[in-house]
Amino acid sequence: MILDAYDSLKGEMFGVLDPDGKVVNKDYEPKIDDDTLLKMYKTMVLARIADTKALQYQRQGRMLTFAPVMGQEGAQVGPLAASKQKDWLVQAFREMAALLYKGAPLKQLYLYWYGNEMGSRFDDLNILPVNVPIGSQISHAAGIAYASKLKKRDESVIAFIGDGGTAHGEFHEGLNFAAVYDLPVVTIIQNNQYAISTPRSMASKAKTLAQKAVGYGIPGVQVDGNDPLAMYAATKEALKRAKEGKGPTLIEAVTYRLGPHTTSDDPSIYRSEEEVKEWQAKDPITRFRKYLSNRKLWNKDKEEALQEEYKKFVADTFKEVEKMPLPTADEVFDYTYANMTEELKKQKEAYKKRLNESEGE
Ligand SMILES: Cc1ncc(C[n+]2csc(CCOP(=O)(O)OP(=O)(O)O)c2C)c(N)n1
Repeated sequence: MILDAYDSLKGEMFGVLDPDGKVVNKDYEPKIDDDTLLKMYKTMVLARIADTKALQYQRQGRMLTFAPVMGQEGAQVGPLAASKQKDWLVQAFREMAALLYKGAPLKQLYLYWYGNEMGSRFDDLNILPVNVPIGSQISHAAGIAYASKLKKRDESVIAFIGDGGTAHGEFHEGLNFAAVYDLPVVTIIQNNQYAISTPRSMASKAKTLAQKAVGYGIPGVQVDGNDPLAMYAATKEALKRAKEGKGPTLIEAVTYRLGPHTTSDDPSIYRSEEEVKEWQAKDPITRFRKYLSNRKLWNKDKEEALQEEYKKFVADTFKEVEKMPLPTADEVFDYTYANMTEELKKQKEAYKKRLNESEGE
């Protein structure tokens, strides 16, 4: 058991692949079928291209603020590949690769960052919308898991949070609640080393963020977040526990945000080029591509064809997004809750009034 074998209090980190894509921990190499391995890889590539293009669109004044995922793709596709479609994905705001893996159309993701509210709609995919108030999604995750347990639905929850987010109150409240009720939640901390310009060392005095699990009486493990296989294997174990009614697990994915915090940020002010280069050498996509090539599942021709296909797909998708009409007031308000709260009903009327007034100007 990975969760027993690696002691987060001692700073032991679980990994399967080295930065060259070689298996260095054979005992824990997960058995994943070829189609799933390829889906993991292709999703990471799509996320990387969509990410790079989004930064360009924003600089051209065609997109609003955007939070890039570059560097963290492995920490996201591993857990999603280990989960079932009916499991819930509770995101923060940097989970493009996770969302794409689960089947969220790129168009939706771009719509959100384009400022079109329809991008928050995921209908039957069991995905929660982008959650900007840091940490509050951990309470939502606990709530969904509580409902799943009460209704005996066999739906687990995968929740993402950043390293900075672990210093917020709702991280504690959500995890503690999930722990005492043995709820089926896997919380994944993407420790990308920074909360905007605040380094990981200012998020917590603890040696690892995974060791926070000890305080909740649940398992916690630190994983190489740039290793999609390790992330898959750790999440698989955590989900098994969840489904057996044994409660939540905390996984710290050690990774790095290669890009800016958002398009409004200039990371050169608070981190060195050398540091970025060190992490570029551990890029999850390059590493996974080498692993797939070693297994004869990937080659240069396939890579070129995929790059071409996805670049066109991303460009076509963004053109569609630019042509989409903005939603009506009803569409903005009517889908989040099955029954709208009184407060929301009031807000909707106020919003409609404002729209009518601005039309009259
Ligand atoms: C409650 C709250 N406080 C402050 C902010 C402003 N804010 C947006 S992102 C961010 C940093 C989050 O860092 P981290 O949790 O490490 O995630 P990352 O952005 O690195 O993915 C902050 C402070 C916010 N969105 N919500």
